Amino acid sequence: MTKFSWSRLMSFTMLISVLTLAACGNGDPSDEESTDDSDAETEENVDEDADENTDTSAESEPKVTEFEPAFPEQTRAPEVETEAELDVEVVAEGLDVSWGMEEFDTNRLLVTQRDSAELLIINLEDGSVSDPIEGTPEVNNEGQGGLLDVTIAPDFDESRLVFMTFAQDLEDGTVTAVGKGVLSEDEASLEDFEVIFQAEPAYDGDLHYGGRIIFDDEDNLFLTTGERSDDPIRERAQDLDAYLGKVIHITQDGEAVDTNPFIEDEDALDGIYSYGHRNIQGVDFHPETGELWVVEFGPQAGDELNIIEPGSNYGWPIVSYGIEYTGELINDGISEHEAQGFVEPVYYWDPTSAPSGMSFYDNDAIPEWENDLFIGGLAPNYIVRVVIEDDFIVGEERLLTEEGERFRDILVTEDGALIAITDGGSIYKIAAAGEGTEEDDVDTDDDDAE
Ligand SMILES: [Ca+2]
Repeated sequence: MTKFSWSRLMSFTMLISVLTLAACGNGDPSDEESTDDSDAETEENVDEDADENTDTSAESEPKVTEFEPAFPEQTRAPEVETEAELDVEVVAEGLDVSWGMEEFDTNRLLVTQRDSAELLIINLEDGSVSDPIEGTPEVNNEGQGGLLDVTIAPDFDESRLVFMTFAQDLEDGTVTAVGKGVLSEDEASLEDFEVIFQAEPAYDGDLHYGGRIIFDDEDNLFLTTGERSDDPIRERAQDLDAYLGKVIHITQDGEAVDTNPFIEDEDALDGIYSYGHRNIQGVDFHPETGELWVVEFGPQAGDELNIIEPGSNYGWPIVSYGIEYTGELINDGISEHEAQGFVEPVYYWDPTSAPSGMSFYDNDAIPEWENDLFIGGLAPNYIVRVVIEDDFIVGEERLLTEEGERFRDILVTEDGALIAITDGGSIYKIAAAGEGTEEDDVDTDDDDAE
């Protein structure tokens, strides 16, 4: 399954991923995961040395030493390890960059193919892959564009509505767009596909589309967007008259939800829910608190986990715990968020975890994982498990570190398996080992009863 001895090459992983990306020549030299190469040479000794110091963090040496966390649990949580034995299986492989997925039927997934803009059905039980579903939208697939996320309507069993996000060409550039269509009974086509929302303004660039969508419990959609990366367009993350660098809250028809925080503000766009974000690549609701959590891709280091509060400003690109890829400070080089009037991240990574799609574990199958958060890592290549107590991060684990895959999205099935899809086109299934081997408790004391 693994073609290379990635464990031996761990220290070169980042360098290799840079070279691999360059060699692939996918026309995406500025794919930011690959631009974090300015200090590739200093990566080499890091992993071997990790055991020698007293730092119990799952991370290697920090890259950015200029900043202090706002509170002790904000970064470098202690490393934890899953005790349960796990089975790891590659259910399917050889696909395109697989960006988003949804379990629309027990053990059957809708999976988007970013570059080819195909929507496929993957059967987790037999590994079968369907023909591309007809009727998907035309996309701009340059750079980080393409067909992005997919989800289904809460009433999918009746409506058969499928929602997708994608990079769309407009006259002045591209936007993150949301559309919906009806999956035909034979599952061969999406019918009546229509675009319901465009995160304007359009911009002539191919980076930072955000693009995750999730339904809330009132059957409305949260959409995340990116700030389109370049200076100065990224400053629009701070502007309430632009949908760039935002969490957006819309109905299934693409209208602003009428309880949104800026609905009364004539100068602000009604769909905005929160702002000051960089490039949110993962989103899920905490199973216990119901809070909306997001993970956003930082610059060099400074990837953030945030809990979204309506109307709040998360600070990008004014403050950050990371630095520019060039090594320069961002803006005035200020990391503190709260002191500047912004929401502090619950957690940040240094060095980067290159976080992508994420999912809370809300299932009984692996009890020790209950309410833990799993995040796909692109470079370094692993799945991050985050253990949370009272909204503080108290532990971190790295899973599948030796696979050498860029993990793009994570999902927990109804059966409690963790599914991960990758840029290399593989579908991983991680489940508790030895299904059905639980021994019945034998209450021997009963025999002694008199
Ligand atoms: Ca921030």
